[in-house]
Amino acid sequence: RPAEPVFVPRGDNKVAFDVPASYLTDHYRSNAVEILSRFGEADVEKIPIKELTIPSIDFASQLGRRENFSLFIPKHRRLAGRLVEILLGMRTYEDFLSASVFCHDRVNPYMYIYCLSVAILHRSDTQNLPLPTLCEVFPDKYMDSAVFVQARDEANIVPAGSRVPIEIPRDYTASDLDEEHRVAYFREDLGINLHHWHWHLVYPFTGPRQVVRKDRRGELLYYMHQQIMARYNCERFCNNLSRVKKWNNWREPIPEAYFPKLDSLVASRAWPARPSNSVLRDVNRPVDEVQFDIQDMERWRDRLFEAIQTGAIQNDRGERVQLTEMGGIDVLGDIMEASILSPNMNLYGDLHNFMHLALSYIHDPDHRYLESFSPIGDPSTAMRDPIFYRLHQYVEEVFQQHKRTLPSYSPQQLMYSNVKVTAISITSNNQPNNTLSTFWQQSDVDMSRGLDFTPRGSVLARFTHLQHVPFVYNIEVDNQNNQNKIGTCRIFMGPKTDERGLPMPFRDQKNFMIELDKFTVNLKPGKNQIRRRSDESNITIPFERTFRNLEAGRPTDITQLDEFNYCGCGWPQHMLIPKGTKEGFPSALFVMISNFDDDKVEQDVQGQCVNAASYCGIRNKKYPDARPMGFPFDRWPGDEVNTLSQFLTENMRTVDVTIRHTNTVLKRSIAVSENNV
Ligand code: CUO
Repeated sequence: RPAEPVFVPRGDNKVAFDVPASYLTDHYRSNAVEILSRFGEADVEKIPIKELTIPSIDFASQLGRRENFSLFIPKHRRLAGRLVEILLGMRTYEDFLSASVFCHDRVNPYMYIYCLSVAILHRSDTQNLPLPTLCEVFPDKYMDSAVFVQARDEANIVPAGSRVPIEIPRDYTASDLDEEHRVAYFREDLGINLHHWHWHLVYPFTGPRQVVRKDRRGELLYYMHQQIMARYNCERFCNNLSRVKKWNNWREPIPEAYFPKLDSLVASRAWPARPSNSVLRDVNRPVDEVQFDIQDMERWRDRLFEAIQTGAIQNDRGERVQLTEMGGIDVLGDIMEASILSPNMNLYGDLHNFMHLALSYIHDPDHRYLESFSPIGDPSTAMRDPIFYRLHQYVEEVFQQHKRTLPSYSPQQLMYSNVKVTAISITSNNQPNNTLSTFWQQSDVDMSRGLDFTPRGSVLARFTHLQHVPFVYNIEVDNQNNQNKIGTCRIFMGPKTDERGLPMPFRDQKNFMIELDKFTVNLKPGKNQIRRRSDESNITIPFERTFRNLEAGRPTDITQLDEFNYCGCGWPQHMLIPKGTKEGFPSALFVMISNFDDDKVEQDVQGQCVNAASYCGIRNKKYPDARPMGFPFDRWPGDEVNTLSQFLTENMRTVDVTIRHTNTVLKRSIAVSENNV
């Protein structure tokens, strides 16, 4: 059975909706007595649901209840867009709740959760509602289907509270015969996939315009995915793999395979796999109303390159519009994705989305085997597949083409007059200075919302993920001005050597610099000591927020939920640092203090969740950094700059750090405490 209504809080035997009889579907109406008896015990608190005349949602039946759903499919987008519009249009919270309950048993469950989540995120009266994490609602998107059989047994035999967590095996999608499997821990990480899903929920490319239009959303599409690529490439270097090859020849066989081992509980079907050396073909699937040729994608690509090389796009009124130094990347992001903000969908098409779509149907492009799309066709699962990174490396290199047409930063743009970074280091418990340590950790997530078991109660899945020992940045800044100054401290880290072990040229290295943190600093005249903990990062969210379940418990006080939704977007803290190697992976830590006068964005962000703002922005606010995203590494460096040291001005500094990996597995309860630094 599909997921249960999302509003039912944890301990859900105790709360049930009092649904008007007219809301029950025919199927459930005939079984109403039995269903009510299941939830209708004396101590159940009933939430009354107002009976309304809901606008017709007959259109939603164009997507069957047991089918898979993907926003990359234009038909699905249209249906979802209409439903989001209806949910956003409900006048009061009570009406919205009523419509949501009405839709629950009438709409495809994947589409339902997507639309409901977008509506909750964008309605002003639901900002306080917690959004359930997708791995709780649809655990089948995140773990080996074998887990569910065990979970069912456990739930049947053992009462809630005494159930043993079911372990998700570590190497279940492939063996080491496939060298790509070495980075499966990154691709299949639950937190990373949840971050990516949440990001696309916050920045939908389709739907009502007020939902799509957000400050610099096209640029953030570029930057957030650029960082995914930088991080994945670093992870590859740590595992003796070469950098990702962009997927640019769409007619060549694709060596990377992916066998997901996921079963859709909704569709009762296995997600399709892609064997090695699959070849892309034109797609023609009347059932999904999808028909396009590889040539269509090639035409869109050529027009996009023409726009980049001439420095101007053509809008849908036939006018040429310059790609400006600051705004060009934002427009290109919307064209590339493409979002409904694309200035000319007819000319530039829908390249990135159709790359996902074409790949997701590679096993059955004309639907002769009646198969659905593979994980690359769904933002909540796409990052599991190695081809995701080849696709996004291509996207990234298109954006870099544009960045190359822009002037390099001059030393004047980079420096901060009379502000010098005089020393930087990393310290952590029991480690030599400038050494980062990683290890494996096991944590539990609750799957019970997504599984319809009786008897009910928590069913835990235990997964193994990368973790690092918490650490502190120590930064010494000399403010030689005789007055207080404000700066933005920008911390990045990147590999020192390439896949052949040779020093990394700066032109390459700058694209592998991963952002670790960004924060404002007040500088008094003279020497300043800045100390910043790794878990304060402006990129990440803590485990409890990624999963919002067991460790911290779900807040019961509605005021604590205030920031939860936007706040669910953020890189998982446990993946802040690449794995490193047993011997120690040589990296360069980089710190810059930039002039706040050139960084600041005047706005009030009180009460907003800002702690993952760098990758996720801030809800209903401007992106909180006026510089181009990725600054100072987003531009092509001047001809004379060949190394990171040559790039430095006095307000920047680097130090060599080593990332050491220990191949041990710790349980979360005995993991290094965050305060233990
Ligand atoms: Cu996030 Cu392709 O944009 O998956």
